[in-house]
Amino acid sequence: TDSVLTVCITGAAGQIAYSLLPHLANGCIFGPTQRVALHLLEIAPALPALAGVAMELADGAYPLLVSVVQTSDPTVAFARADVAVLVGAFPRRAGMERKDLLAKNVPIFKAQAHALNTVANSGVRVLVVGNPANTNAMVLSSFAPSIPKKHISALTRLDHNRAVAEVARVAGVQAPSVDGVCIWGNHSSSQYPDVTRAVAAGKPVLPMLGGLENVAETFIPMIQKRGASVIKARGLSSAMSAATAIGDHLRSWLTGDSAVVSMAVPSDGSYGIKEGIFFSYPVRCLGAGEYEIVQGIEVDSFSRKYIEATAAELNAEREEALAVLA
Ligand code: NAX
Repeated sequence: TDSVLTVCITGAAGQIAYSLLPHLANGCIFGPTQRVALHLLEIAPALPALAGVAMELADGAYPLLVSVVQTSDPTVAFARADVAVLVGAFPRRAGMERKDLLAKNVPIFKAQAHALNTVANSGVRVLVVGNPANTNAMVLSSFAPSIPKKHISALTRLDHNRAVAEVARVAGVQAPSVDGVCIWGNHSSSQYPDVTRAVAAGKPVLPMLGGLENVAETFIPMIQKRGASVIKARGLSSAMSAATAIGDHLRSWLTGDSAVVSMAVPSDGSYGIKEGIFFSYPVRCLGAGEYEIVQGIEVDSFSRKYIEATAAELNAEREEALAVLA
């Protein structure tokens, strides 16, 4: 039998966690025989609500869930963690600018980096979800020197899934028949959902989407603003779909995936993106928490313009984060 996998989730009393915890406990991510210990981190004022979530986890009677820890201490939460999903973050309030959001979140991710660096298992894989996700991951990785940068990633799989789903809808196929879609850059409205090489059931999707001009006018803004559309309709941000995407990201990353998927990872110079930021690329997951950035894609001038814009935004976020730290 497998040994117990210790999985830490921050923001564990929040709405994404509420949708995510059943996926973490029921074997659909880590495998049907993998036992799991959940370490739940919250800020102190949310601990009473977290106790209710823990009651519900107990009441799920999950065969693979061996223990649940509730804490507001990151060094307890991250102790011996094999996987850490960092969902908790300071929320964006009305009127807050990006630099205000960074000012609140940089210290959180710096502190969590120290704790992870000290008490997590040496092979820990860290997925950052809380926004601004790419830059929070960058901050985390710079303050956790004992964790290899490639063992830290940020979530753009939700954006990827949104793009795949829309292509599938237009093409009249199911999502697994869509291939070649990817998200470049930031998990923000500057992201570039790239369908220039996408196929549905083997057929190019560009003509189905009305050609490049229509993609620029309709498809790209729709995916970029999908999160805002959900907020407008639901009065709350995406949670069910975010939790599904987190599960997909972890399953691909930890167990491998024959499909090309999107993950925000430390840039390594690929496609002219300079090092020092976390950038969403098309990646191939090789299993056991290893991946490679897909190489050799011909980036045309249409795509290049979008990729440069989202890289510029991430470089600006990096400068702002460094200013907060100075
Ligand atoms: P909620 O506000 O429902 O939950 C967040 C929870 O985090 C709260 O319970 C809060 O008490 C806790 N928290 C805050 N600071 C913490 C800290 N320092 N340590 C531990 N816990 C802390 O938000 P939810 O809807 O769950 O969204 C969570 C984050 O995900 C937000 O930052 C949101 O912007 C981000 N998202 C990122 C997505 C992505 O694709 N990367 C998509 C979905 C989502 O918008």
